[in-house]
Amino acid sequence: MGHYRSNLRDIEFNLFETLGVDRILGTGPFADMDRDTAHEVLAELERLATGPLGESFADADRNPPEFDPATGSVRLPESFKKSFASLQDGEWWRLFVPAHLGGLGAPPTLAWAASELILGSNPAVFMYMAGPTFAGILDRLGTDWQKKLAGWAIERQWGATMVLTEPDAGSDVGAGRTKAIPQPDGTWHIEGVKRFITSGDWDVPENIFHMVLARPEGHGPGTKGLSMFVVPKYMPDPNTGAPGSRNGVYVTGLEHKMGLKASATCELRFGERAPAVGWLVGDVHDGIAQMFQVIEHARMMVGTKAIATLSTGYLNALDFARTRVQGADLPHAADKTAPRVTIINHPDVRRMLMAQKAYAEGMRALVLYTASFQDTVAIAEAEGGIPGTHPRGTGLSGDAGADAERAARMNDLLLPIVKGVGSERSYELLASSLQIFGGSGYLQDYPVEQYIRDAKIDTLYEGTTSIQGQDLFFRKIVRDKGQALTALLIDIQTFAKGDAGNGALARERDQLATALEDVQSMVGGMVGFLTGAADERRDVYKVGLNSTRLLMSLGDLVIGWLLLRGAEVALAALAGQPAARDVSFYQGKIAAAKWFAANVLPELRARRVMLEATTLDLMDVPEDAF
Ligand code: ST9
Ligand code: FAD
Repeated sequence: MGHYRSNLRDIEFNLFETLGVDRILGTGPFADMDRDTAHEVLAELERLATGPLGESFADADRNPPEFDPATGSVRLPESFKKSFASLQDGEWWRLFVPAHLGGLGAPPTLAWAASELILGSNPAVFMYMAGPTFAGILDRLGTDWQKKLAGWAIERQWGATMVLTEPDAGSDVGAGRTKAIPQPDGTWHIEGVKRFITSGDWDVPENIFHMVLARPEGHGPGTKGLSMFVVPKYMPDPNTGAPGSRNGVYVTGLEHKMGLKASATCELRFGERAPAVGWLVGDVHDGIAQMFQVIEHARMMVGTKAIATLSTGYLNALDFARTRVQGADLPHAADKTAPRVTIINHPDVRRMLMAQKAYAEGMRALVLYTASFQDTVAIAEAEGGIPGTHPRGTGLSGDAGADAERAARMNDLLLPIVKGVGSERSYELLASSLQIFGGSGYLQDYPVEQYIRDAKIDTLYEGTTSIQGQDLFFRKIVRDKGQALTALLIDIQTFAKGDAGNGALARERDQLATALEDVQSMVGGMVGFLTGAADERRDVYKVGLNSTRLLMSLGDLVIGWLLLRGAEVALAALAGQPAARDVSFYQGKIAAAKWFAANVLPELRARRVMLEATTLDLMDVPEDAF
């Protein structure tokens, strides 16, 4: 049996029993994807994910990609290439591109559900598969010539990268120094050094296109002075797209990492060996906004990756806890002759298992709930007759426009939670998955130590957790004038006041209502600090001291709410005549929601108290005193 443990039952529970995704399958832009096909897609991907896709997971960690400095090329392990091929042979990239580019017409909910299976089994494979998705974005943003490039990228299966980071420009992308110099023929020459570039080179695709942020000479400072360029590894034949001369972008180093070793992280140098020729995307200087269309996908991907890893970590730990016999049952512990029991019978093991289960399932619900807003955007775009455009500022009008606008705002609000909370909680709880194995968990005999190493990156790239916290507060709450947040909190309040489930969740609804009050008060406190900063500038530090706390707290509130919504559905299902194999599944949904409400939500009160009592003391501590 491979390392990966999937949870297709819970994925389908979210898609079909909670979110009702079947309502949109087979209709509108998703006409080609009916419910049966969706089930088949998920079943087939689960088969791949628990089979050949995951087979190289450990081998590629122990024998990572190799770099040849002479040619600037990266060679992937053969075992890993086989895993990649298993996905490629099935043309699964079609799930992630729009129908007019050869896509299967899958709604984002289904695409992200499918992504979980791939990311849990072999995350680096998913990342190498970015070409078609990035080509979809280039097609959306690009000139006619760039649309042609995008078409070849899909047809000829090119690799792709997103290229922002430089040695002195990480979180602060606007500090980037890479230059873009216009050429008489309309192309640009890019000059500079980028670092930490995922999939910068690999020896499978015939070509790779880099989506690069660079500053045209004379443009201003910060992110607004950056433009986005598409820079291919090989210049494509203008008629066929076949690779021609080597372009002047080279990998000059491969990082040695803690985990996720199969994913090549590269230093890229532009314009040193030869001119690095690129094209200005869309012929407009709007680089950071364009790049954020890529970043939004990538942040969602990172959250989904983290959560998928927690889920398989938990299920591996669960298998172990059901079979490992150690110690007597606690009530009989004084009797030295008492029978020994499996460790799942020990209360502290149950505590750890339930925390993993509740967060893994709650955060899966969060990913798919977020994706459901992306479904609405996709439908509205199709109804607006502007396929593949972004809803904000595209002039969609009427109901379609209003729906798309609301859904896009909600998606924006939830993204830092998916990415920031998903990655932090997964990394933290994977330590509990390992703990359940005792000393055996520390060995490479089990996959959990690799899961932990592979998942750590998720709190770092695509914007660290600090950046997600600031994005949530300053952009997604304050700049949005609280519109999306208010809509979300109203939905939570309506649920907390509801009584479906015949009072079976009455106590949990109260706990949710209290947590809601705590989070509302935290947001109010933060807004107060910000307002105070108008008079006393340093008060904005109080926002910075609490932005991660707010991120994690809003995350817990939403996760708690989604778990309880799931419990309500499970209660209704149990009241009917569920199949025998489903009974324990539904019981588990209810147990996880109740556990979360009783054991996590009350913590929000303490966090609220800490937030409200924030002073500037910490900022006044002299650096030397640390
Ligand atoms: C990286 C890659 O780490 C790691 C993995 C790569 C894997 C590749 C494979 C991925 C495959 C994915 C496939 C998915 C397929 C599945 C599909 C299924 C359907 N939202 O606040 P300001 C924009 S890459 C939108 O002043 P500063 C906006 O245009 C490296 N836009 O910021 C704004 O203008 P305006 C990742 C946003 O102070 C402008 O930026 N690196 C947002 O100038 C300026 O905004 C990072 O992520 C947003 N949330 O700059 C950097 N925010 O205001 C992290 C900003 O007029 N650092 N904009 O609208 C940051 O994010 C910083 O906060 C900063 C600050 C750079 C934005
Ligand atoms: P820094 O920005 O220096 O941050 C250091 C610490 O300071 C962090 O804790 C951070 O949260 C904190 N910090 C920084 N600024 C602030 C602030 N304003 N407020 C509060 N705290 C702050 N980049 C790409 O462009 N493309 C890729 O494909 C890519 N892939 C990557 C793959 C890997 C394996 C790695 C490790 C990185 C990758 N990156 C990529 C880069 C990644 O996005 C950056 O590492 C990340 O954005 C953080 O930047 P940094 O490492 O320079 O850290």
